[in-house]
Amino acid sequence: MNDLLANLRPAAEEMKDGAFLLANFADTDKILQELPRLLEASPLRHMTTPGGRQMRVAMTNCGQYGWVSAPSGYRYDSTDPTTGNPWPDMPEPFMALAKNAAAAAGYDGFAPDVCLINRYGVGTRLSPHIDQDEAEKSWPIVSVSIGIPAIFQLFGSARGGTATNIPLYDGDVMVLGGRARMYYHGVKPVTAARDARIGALRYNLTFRRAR
Ligand SMILES: O=C(O)CCC(=O)C(=O)O
Ligand SMILES: [Mn+2]
Repeated sequence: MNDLLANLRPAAEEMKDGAFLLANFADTDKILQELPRLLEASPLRHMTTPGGRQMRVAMTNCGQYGWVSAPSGYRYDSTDPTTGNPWPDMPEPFMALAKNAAAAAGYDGFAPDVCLINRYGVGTRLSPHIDQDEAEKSWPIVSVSIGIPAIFQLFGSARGGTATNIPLYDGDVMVLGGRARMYYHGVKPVTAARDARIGALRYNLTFRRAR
């Protein structure tokens, strides 16, 4: 984004209790340039939940740790269980984006050690959950949308209830901090659409501080 457009960019908009939307904040062309290399090193896979189901969202990670779901439970691991190797390093532009987004939402000093990479096809949803496998829950979660749109559902601290439905488009960044850091959230089934670069896919990068 050039400087002129940057000046027109709306400020972070608080959606609910410390959850901010930064509309069109991320340069997703830059992210997509990095992605093939990362996915070659640690391929996307459908992890198994502790309940024995296969997740519909395909996932992998980059960074010092990666989020892993397995029959034994959820964990952060410095080794990719599929390859036996460390996860690929978090690219510098990813780190800069996560830090800048957190700061723009009022959360300074965020230094993620995990980038969970999610891939959604048309019809794929993510069930309501809380991100709670991190050692220190006071750091925000920074979530970057790439490709076709989706509707992000933000609930409260209890399961169920009415959701705030937030449509997320390419380049949008959600920052979950404050009380909303521990709120249930999910993604509605992705509806058919096409992105000129990646087709009928949505990627989401979720930056976390695990340790
Ligand atoms: O895809 C999204 O927008 C949300 C992803 C998410 O909540 C997660 O990975 O924990
Ligand atoms: Mn989440």
